[in-house]
Amino acid sequence: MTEVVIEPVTRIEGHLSVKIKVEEGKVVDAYTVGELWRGLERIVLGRDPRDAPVILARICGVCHETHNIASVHAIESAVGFTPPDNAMRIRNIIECIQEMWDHVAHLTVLAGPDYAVYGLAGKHCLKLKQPPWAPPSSTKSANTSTPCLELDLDRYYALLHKVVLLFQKLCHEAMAIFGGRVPFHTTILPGGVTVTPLPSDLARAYAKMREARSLINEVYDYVWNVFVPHMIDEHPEVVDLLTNIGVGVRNFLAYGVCPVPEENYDPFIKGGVIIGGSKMDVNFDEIVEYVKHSYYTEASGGKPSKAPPPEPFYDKPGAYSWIKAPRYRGEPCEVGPLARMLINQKYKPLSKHGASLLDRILARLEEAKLFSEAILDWILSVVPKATVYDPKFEIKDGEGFGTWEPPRGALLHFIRIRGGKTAAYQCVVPTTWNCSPRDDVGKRGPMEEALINTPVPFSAEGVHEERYDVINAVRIVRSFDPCLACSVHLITPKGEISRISISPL
Ligand code: NFE
Ligand code: MG
Repeated sequence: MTEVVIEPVTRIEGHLSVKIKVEEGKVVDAYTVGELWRGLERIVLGRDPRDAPVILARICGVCHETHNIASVHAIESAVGFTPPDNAMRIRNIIECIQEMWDHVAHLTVLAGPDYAVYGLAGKHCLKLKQPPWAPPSSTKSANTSTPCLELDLDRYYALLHKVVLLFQKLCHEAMAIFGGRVPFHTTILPGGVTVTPLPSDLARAYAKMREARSLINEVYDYVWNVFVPHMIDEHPEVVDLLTNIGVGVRNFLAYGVCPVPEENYDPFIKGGVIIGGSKMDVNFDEIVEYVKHSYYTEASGGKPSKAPPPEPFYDKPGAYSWIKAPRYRGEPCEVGPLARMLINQKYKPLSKHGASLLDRILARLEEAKLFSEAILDWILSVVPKATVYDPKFEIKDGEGFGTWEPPRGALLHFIRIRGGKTAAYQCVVPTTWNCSPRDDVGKRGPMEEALINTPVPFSAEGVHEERYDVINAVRIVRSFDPCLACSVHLITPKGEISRISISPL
């Protein structure tokens, strides 16, 4: 048995190290290692609760609006407050744009190159006289397990320039209309939002989002009508591989997102849990964070509403990650687009296992398309002069959960307010679920489980770890779109850092 360390994992957010054990060309065990801790849940303690959404939004510069909203929801739930409908609509629009922006960045820039960016999709780049996936041009690529997925860099740059950057610009411009700026909008706060869009603002946002939708549709249609059929016909072995690896725990969790006032406040994406094939409603009481293999004191684990602030334990025996291990009824759960699309029956997996590497990627594309359609209705539903903030909102003692569904999955914030100050705070974040280490009974986290059985052939080239072709293992890791800054939430007021990230990037 050989241990191969993939470190740092590139084209993800943050510092993740993946250790795999390889026997007879396959992964037989895996460890995902979150390499930093930031203590943001401690920073908010003792402050005015209204500081929390502003501070906690800074957990991450990728999902820069989501921790803000989850925190606002936690506070509103703790004091028993429901925001005005128009505020809800504007919050939904901001979320929707975040979701699309992030999914497209992942599909084209972070994960995309692993799949030759789906044959470089879209009419801007695909007036093709030759197959978009060039034949393998070097001995090295011919030796990899998926030689047909070679990236043509000239076309890739064209795709980035003509489609991806344009799309990102449209999203940021539209979000700034409602949020004031991107990243870290200045709009959403307990009680509502602070923006009162004019009809001309709504018209500008609509036009931008209509153009964004047509770009997503172009890529979507190309992937489903050209790329996937071509791969099935011409490279069935690749499809076979990509649908048989990265299967994972097959338990899924979502809290739901975007309550639609026009639909009786039903969330646009509904929540639920699927465990062992059975679907059920979410009960927050079933969520427990385990810390046996995490660099925290034993007391730091437990139910989010009961656990004390996380206390680091740098040299804890048996620990290997700064990420905790959340479990639902003791089970590890995958969160993210595949979980949401399956729970909402909006995506039919290609894999006979019900989940796979390829399904995780395609479900993300499916969700981006869904959001790109919904947002147009939501912009139209904003009532220009209707109230967006209820001055009756006030801070009072209580406790509550706030949920949201950022791009990477189910997000939970918990707050306890005592004497008008934040007395307890916990964030259980999407990548904490997906990249969790083993729990107290030794069950692997979702990404660790998804890596089991992945082919990692020995290659004659390279030195040390590079002698192993880990492309498919890395594809699986990226398919979860991990975000380490989110998953481990560094404060050392006196500069006492005794352990730092070992990743060079
Ligand atoms: Ni830092 Fe985030 C998202 C949240 S996830 S990107 O999506 O919440 O770990
Ligand atoms: Mg936490």
